[in-house]
Amino acid sequence: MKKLSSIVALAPLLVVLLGVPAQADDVKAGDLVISQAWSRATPSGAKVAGGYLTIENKGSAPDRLVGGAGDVAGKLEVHEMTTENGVMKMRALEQGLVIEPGKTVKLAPGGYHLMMFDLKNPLKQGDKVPVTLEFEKAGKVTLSLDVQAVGAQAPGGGGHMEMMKKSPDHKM
Ligand SMILES: [Cu+2]
Repeated sequence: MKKLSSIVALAPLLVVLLGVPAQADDVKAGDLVISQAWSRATPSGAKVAGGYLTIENKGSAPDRLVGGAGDVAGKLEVHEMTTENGVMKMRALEQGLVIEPGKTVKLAPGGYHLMMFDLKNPLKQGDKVPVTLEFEKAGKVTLSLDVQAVGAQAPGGGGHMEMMKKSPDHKM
């Protein structure tokens, strides 16, 4: 019976472990709630990676994501991807990304995203990459990006590098 009791004792722990969602926990900073921060595995040798997250502004004033930093990358920028005349383009949002009160802004492949340059090492699926984002009002917020598989949740997302080469706006 000793074995059984130890299994029983472990059961709640297992439930706790298995109950942890794959997605990172929400991060609260002032009036902002940040959730589903993720990135994608990069091929070895890649020097850039995107970062994606959802930002909800529960306050009554707008805030602005102005930038950030992370040990994994030499530089982190806030980018916008748009399609103009069928050509996808990216540009850095010099003024930052405004999050209006009561609104939720999603950074996702094909739209707004974080762009990490000068990667120190490739991102591997399952990694949690810590980054610090900077908001005008909420200040600095540290969170981690859950690294998903290459090309995850993003049709054509693997073409990020290709798009960058085509984009004249991109300063590398
Ligand atoms: Cu970009």
